Amino acid sequence: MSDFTFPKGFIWSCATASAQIEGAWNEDGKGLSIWDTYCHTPGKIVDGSTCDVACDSYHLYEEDVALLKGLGVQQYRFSIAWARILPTGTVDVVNQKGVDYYHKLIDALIASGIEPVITLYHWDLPQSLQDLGGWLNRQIVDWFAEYARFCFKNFGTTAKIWITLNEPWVASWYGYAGDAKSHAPGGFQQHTPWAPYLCAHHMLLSHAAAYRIYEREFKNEQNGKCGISLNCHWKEPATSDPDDQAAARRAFEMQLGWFANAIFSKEGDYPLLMREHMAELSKQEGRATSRLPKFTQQEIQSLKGSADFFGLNYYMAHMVKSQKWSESTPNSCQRLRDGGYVEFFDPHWEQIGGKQSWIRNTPWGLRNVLNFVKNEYNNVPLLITENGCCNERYDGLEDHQRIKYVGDHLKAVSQAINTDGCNVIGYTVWSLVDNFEWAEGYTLLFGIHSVDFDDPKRPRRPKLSASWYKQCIEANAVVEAPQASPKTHV
Ligand code: GBH
Repeated sequence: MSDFTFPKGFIWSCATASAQIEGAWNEDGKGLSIWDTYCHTPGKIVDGSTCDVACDSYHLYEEDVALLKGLGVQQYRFSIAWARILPTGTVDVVNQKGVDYYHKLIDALIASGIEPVITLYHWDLPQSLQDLGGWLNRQIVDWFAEYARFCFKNFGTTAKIWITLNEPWVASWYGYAGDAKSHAPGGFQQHTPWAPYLCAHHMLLSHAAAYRIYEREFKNEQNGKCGISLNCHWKEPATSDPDDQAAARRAFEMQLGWFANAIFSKEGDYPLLMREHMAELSKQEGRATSRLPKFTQQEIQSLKGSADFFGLNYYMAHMVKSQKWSESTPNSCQRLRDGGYVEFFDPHWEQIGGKQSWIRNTPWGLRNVLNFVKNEYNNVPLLITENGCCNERYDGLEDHQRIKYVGDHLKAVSQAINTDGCNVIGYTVWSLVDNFEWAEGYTLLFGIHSVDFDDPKRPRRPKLSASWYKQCIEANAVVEAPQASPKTHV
């Protein structure tokens, strides 16, 4: 019997996202997304690849569902490509073939006894909305609300679990900071240091608008739940120096608190610490107002409590050290300059997934984040909506490192629940299949099933972790890892 068990009813799941798996980028009336534009721009994706075909899940979704059924998961988290169902972003044009695709996927899942968990926005904004300013145009709150209503209305009779946004922190910094050009829409020279905060502000308001629509117009009848997925690195103070301790706390508030405080805290709004920090910084910069936008009282009320569960994406810990940046400091980026700290890896942390990988095996950080959420946000039900690690292309199927990483993190989750009393309701591994890893193209692969991207048929094959994960699901516990064969190096 395993020492690391889970409560009865614990949810096991796998996740993907539309732009990363679907392909069929210009088929059957789909509109362009900002990732179509971005990956077709030379120099943006490290291996020069695109998401044109990816895993071809638009055509092969039945194979994906078969893999899920084989694993025995209770849920599958996937996202809707906004531009596949509304090619111009608004309800003026509806692409029925796109709508049909998601109906087929949802029906196939339900027929296999798997509950769909739908992310409305996993970064693939319709290009036509980007052309109007994207997340920097306040009008997007209405566009997103309209899109969300369309989805609830069309799919909500069968799909019951909704996630409005995936990782708004990543979308804001990687997409909208003038000096972080690694995600779409990216590379906008005209972006000012206001942009990430404006993007985040509009994302939060869009989230609240969608949640309230669900609550008012659909919840009674459809009986589902709606939440949001936030990512957070655990922030470990680099030393016991009070400045570093304060920097770690500030880093936490400026990553997780930035989004979670408005939704999950008693008082609502952005964290006080972040408001004060940004007001002071903006003053020093000679500005008349803070770069952090202000909510009205009404907006604060609408955001407060606007989630039925807390979706957490966790990958690893960071060390944090206080740092006063100046314009001339080399290698600084706006995010760290604004925060007044540096973030880095402890060289002792185990690197997972090859030399290019940013993943370190720090499961204790997950347990800490879970406890942080429990303490700060009233032990709200928490669904781990992503956790996983990468391997390099052509690494083969014996992914012992992934089994170690996922196993260690599952153990931390089990302890957080059974020892610390954290209200964790489920665990989702990223990802079901190898897929398009954004700016990293196909160089870092996160699947528990491999996909052969050299073969036009995109065959899927289980990695060793898939059969091990299946056993964990069956046992509702962390089961022993298989022995590595002598020739194994992954
Ligand atoms: C998640 O976030 C995404 O939701 C998912 O789509 C993705 O495939 C998955 O994680 C795996 O990456 O500057 O050292 O952090 C990913 C957020 C942002 C993580 C960019 C990697 C670059 C390296 N990613 N980041 S680092």
